[in-house]
Amino acid sequence: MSKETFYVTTPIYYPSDRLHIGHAYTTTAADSIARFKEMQGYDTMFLTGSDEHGQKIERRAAESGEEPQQYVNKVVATFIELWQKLGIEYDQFIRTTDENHQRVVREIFQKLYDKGDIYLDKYEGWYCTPCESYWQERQVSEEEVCPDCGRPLEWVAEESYFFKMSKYADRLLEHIKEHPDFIQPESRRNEMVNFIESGLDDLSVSRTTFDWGIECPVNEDHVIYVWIDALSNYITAMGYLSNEEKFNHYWPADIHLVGKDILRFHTIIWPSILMALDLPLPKQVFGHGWLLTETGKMSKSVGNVVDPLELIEDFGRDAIRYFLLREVQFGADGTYSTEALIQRINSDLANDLGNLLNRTVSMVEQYFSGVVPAPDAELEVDRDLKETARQTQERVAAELEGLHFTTALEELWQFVRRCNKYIDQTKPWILGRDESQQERLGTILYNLLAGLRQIAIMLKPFLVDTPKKIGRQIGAQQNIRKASWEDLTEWQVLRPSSRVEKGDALFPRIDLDEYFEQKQESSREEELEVKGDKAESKKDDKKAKPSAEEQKENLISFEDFKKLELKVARVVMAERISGSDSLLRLEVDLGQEQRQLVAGLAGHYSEEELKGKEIVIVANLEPAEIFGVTSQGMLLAAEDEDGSLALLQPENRVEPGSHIS
Ligand code: ME8
Repeated sequence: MSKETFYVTTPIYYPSDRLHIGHAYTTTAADSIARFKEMQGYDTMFLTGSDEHGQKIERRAAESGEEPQQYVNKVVATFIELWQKLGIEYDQFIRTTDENHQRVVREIFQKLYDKGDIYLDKYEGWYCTPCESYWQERQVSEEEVCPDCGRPLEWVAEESYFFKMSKYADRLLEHIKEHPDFIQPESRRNEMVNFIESGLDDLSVSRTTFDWGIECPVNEDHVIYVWIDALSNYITAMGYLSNEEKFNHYWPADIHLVGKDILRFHTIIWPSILMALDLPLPKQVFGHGWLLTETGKMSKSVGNVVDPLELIEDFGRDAIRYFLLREVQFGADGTYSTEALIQRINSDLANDLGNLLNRTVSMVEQYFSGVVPAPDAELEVDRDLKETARQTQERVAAELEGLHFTTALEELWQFVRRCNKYIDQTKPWILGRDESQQERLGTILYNLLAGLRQIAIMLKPFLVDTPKKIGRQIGAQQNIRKASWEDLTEWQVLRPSSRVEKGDALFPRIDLDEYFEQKQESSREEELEVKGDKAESKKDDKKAKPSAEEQKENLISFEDFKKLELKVARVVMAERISGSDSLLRLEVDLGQEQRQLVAGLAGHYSEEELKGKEIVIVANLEPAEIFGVTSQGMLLAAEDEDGSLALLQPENRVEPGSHIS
């Protein structure tokens, strides 16, 4: 009999930016459930990928002076690097620029068109370019900003193809009501039901205002709008209209894991498209919450984006995976902070787990010269430990089944603590002094090793390196590597007379203050390097005085000068940038808008002194990332020979935003 399948997906990510810890959150969760199902004997399929078309990407590519394909190739390579470093073992990575995907999406469009479910009309309304979302007039307030992200909307009026989504509203409602697991968690299901009940409009599915997309098969002036293109990845990757055997094997998906921001697309648009194609719907769409930082939602312009690669470098991938899965209840919003991460590493990983392993292996070395002892007669305390292990594996499995990663790990840690308590109850260090207690001591240490084997196996869905490290230290590496979930039912698996092998601490404790000091130190060094480079180039400038001829070449034309947009800005607030001695982050008022700038003013002006000052800025300078903060422009200041700074300011008070010419 062939194995039962389990097919899980993450959203496919936009290569418009580098990925942050929020993306790592979804993908780690998907990886964890896929590993668990694999251990349970399922034929698993874990799909992730990249969503490479659309106006946003076309613009980003243009900004970096590249062809869109060249641009996405470069960014997608960074995704793959991150997933490798985080130990994400996807089975397939789909790119929407893949030849097969593009061909099948065109066929899907054609099918829907031939069926009469796609028709040509005119679209007029609001459009949010960053979210790639259209909004009806009634959904938009007077500020004319995107109801989702709050950024300014653009009014678009264009010919567009529409998908008859309204036609499927009743069937969809019925499906949601008959399949309570279809939308999870439950609170989000009610939200979606209300949305459908308030009436579904037909959906604009093509665009004429940009080119970077899949060409529409029925009209070459249109490209297929991003949601048909993106959502179809879940079936094109599984062989829809290209490899029917594979498709029938894996489809429908068991779980689409998505962030709450795109739940609506997955529970309304996507099932409607599938119904129109006469295909079965995915069994479940799970909308998880946001991973926020202490300063709110991660955003490049606020400069609070947490880079997972840096965290992996500093703490190791297992600590990051543990934190992501343990800290925030899957479904709810949660907060990332480095303090909380370090706290988890120290208390759960170093203290509870690391100490258990270290104490156990050290005692086997001390009392049995590193040879695994044979277990002897059982006492009540031993039976209780085994029974707790049995219950733990059942509970962890049940929690994982419902995607409750947090409670699954909580259950597992209760068992880790139970093992530590077993040491305190049985006091092996006292038995060790008494020759006649050798057998009892051997039984206790055997049980501890067996408990550690259980822990290592139960950790396999969550962590990548730790189960192997535990396996190596307790002398059961192969056994743990191959272990399935079923193997947890056996307690007495370790071979007496095999050897333990003491290794490094699993998770060294981290001193919070020391960590932050070190971080500041390395940022300072980085800053000095930048300054050093500047000083070098200044020296070089002085060395080579330009000739009269060269000076002429340095002249710029009036046309060039006109390109500079100089404006008056008023400083609203100023603050130090952590880790830098010289930089301040300024928020400035430009009349119509507020911006943030990074300026090397610390040591010259105090934060208080700057507040309310009118300054001059270059307003159309390309934004730059400095110390993790995006600087949207540059202020002008004069610097004399001894390095004193003086800000350029208008002589009289003028309105912020005034042009300088
Ligand atoms: O939306 N916390 O791509 P995207 C938790 N291409 N999850 C977060 C997060 C955060 N702070 N930030 C992002 C798209 N995510 C589309 C998807 S699917 C057919 C097309 C996660 O690159 C979350 O899962 O903007 C969110 O839904 C996804 O990244 C969006 O990534």
